[in-house]
Amino acid sequence: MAEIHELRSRFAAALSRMYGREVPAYATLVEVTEQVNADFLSAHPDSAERLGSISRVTAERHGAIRVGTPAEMHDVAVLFAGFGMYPVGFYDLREAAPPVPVVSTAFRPIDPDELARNPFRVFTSMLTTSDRRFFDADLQRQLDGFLSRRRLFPDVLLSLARRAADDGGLDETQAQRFVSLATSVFELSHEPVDLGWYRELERVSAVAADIGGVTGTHINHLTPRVLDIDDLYARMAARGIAMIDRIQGPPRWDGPPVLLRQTSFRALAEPRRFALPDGSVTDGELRVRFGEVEARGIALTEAGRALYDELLDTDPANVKGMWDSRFPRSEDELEKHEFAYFTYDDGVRAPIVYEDFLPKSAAGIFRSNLDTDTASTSGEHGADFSRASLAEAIGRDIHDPYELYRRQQEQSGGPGR
Ligand code: OOG
Ligand code: NI
Repeated sequence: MAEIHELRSRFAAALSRMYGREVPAYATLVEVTEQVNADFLSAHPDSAERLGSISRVTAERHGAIRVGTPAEMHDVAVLFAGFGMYPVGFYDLREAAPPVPVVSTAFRPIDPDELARNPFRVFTSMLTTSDRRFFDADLQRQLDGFLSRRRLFPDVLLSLARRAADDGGLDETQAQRFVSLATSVFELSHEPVDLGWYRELERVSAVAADIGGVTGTHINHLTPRVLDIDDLYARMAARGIAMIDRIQGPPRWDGPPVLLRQTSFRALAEPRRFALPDGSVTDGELRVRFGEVEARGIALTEAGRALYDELLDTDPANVKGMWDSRFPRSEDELEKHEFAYFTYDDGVRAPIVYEDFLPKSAAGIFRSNLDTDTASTSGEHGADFSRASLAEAIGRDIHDPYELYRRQQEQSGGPGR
């Protein structure tokens, strides 16, 4: 039998191979990431694996997908449970500046042993079609109608996912079927895109068009993990790949790495087919998919996170100076202020790696790859989407990331032992 973690590893690897074929610049990104990681490991043999073994880091990916309705979100949850991935965290990107008309969660393993085996996670966003700040009643009706007519996930795929979740794995034949069906769902479709409809949605929001303007879904990006993101950024730029203008998250420094630093290359033009109003089909292109890379650091407590948010909220020109003068310079200091989570197995302190996302960075990642910003109509009230209402759509609890880190710290004995 192929156990759930084996299914998850195969799924992440299969998506990575597929995306490398679809978006060749992603294959370059993975290649450069592997070189940077190998160089970092030989330059820092004692510390390079402090936040995860090199085998975990080499296989580590996160993906991003976008769906249109609570029913689709529900199916996503069934599918990912078959890979041992559960919803963690609630991100309201409508609050970002400029806003993105989605609410999101991340599906990932929650058990430390499972994370160590393969931490594949997928940032999953759902379009908020009932939010009047973005969609008027007429457009919502058309969108909901369009979305209700499509089926993203075949029944056979969902039943394999349920069986894997119930039995803790699948036999070899079913495992291969499951992984290959799950992968092909996220492949870029060659179905013609209804150009009039796509452009109508694009006028409201490019993300709405990417989600609700097409009959399928697709991986939006896939992200390898790198041990030195500044080095990676420089090497990609030297290869002539246009990166976004900055690295999102904490500034570069020589103190302890915390949370998450991310950067991406600009969305590339990909060939797509378009259906025109007269019924003819023509070739064109769309720019929505890209490659991203990330460096992960130590998970912060609510208090540590509050300091992070405060420092990052200052004028961008001052962030680095504020950070250097105010953020704790060592793991000892982080521990003393209870700003970060650690394990204490056998009395040895080890940092807990941050497994989640950052809303401000996520908004920056969304934004850097859209040609147009979304305008929201002021004066209207936003539809009520909360962690609880998203959990209801999903049909299961959304885990609180702090709760998971705290539990891991406590189960290892907690500080002071
Ligand atoms: C998701 C953007 C968020 C990240 O790494 O913060 C994200 C999207 O573009 O669909 O992936
Ligand atoms: Ni991402």
